[in-house]
Amino acid sequence: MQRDIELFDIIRRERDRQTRGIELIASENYVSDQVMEAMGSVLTNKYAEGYPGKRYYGGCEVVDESEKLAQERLKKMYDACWVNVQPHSGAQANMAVFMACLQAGDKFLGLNLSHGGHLSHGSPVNFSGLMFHALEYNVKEDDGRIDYEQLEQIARAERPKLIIAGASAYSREWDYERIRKVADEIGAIFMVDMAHPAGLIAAGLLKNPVKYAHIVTSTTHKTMRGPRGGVILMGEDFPNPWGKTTPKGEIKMMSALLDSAVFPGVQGGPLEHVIAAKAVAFGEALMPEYKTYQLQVQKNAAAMAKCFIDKGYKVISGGTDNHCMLIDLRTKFPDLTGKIAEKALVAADITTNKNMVPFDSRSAFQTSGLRFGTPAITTRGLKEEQMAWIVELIDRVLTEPDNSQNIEKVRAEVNAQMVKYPLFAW
Ligand code: DSN
Repeated sequence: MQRDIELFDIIRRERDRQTRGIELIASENYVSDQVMEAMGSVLTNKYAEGYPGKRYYGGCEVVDESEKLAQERLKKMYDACWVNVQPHSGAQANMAVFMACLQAGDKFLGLNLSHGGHLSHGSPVNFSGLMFHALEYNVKEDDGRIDYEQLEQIARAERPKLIIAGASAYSREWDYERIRKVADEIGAIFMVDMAHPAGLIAAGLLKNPVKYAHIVTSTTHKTMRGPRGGVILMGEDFPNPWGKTTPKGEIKMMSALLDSAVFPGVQGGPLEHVIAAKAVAFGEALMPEYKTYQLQVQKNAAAMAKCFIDKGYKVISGGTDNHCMLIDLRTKFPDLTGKIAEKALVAADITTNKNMVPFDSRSAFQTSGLRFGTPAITTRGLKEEQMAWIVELIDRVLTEPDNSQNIEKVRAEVNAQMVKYPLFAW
């Protein structure tokens, strides 16, 4: 067959873009060659609807082994009793939890999207907000931290059936114990979406939500550094049924409800090549080097947040406990929107994303903030010492976002430095 020059040239250009720039999107990372090898393997050819040992297709005995390996490794990473490694994404993992725990129209409580929450935690344009009754809690305006009092008040007054902790742009540790307490008080299920800090949690640098929540979901590609995908986990609450009855009147265990919510509830055939790549990434996460990597992610983020503060930027909550930080541009540049800032930085080969900040005066299309994260640059080998240089470059761009000559100079500096941190072997 003739080589698809057109498509592979596009991939080459994306590889060049990833190589020459500074990647600061908090949810991105660079996977290992082994993870990519598994994703691009013959496993993509296999249909395997069902679960290991109970498939709807023949010839699944080999992929049963890789899926079971992924399950066992994931359980070890988080000390979980039960896992499902089939969700194609974090949003689909969340959708499966909604399907297993709620009926359409039921109330649930999640963090406001514009305060750092996630689309699938109740946004009105997402299935979660469209099909269910979403209630939201915020962060506090004075310190940018979760307003646990407000969360408790809403929980007691509204009695949602599900409470969700977890965020896309929140840089602090969570008080899971406190949320579990109120969930128990009102008989709600407590779910944590740990997608962002999952790698730091696996390395033992942040609290493990599997110990506090009934159900935990995650993506596998952010700090965790695996292929794009999702997972669901349960800890010691695993054996308890929740009293949801089947049409035949049986009480089903939550594990069975979740398995059937993933397949056949929201998905068909699992992506066995991606599940194999998840197994590789989970294996990497169980190695001692992983902890060193995650520790460096955290140190780099702390150093970067300090550099921003030293340059007069407002970092929401005054710093970070994890891999990310949210900058409110209004303190230093009242007229600069996140949209313009993101565009100017991308022109300088510094990739980040505009983000709403809590109590933002601008829309989600403009925003007053930028979100930064250190997982990708840490994989690349950058250390705390380089964070001041990066923040200096960002500051130069944001000071004159319309000055193309200045941006060009920054870009040349970025490219010259990043050559020193090789990425891909091929
Ligand atoms: N969109 C992802 C992020 O960037 O955080 C979350 O799913």
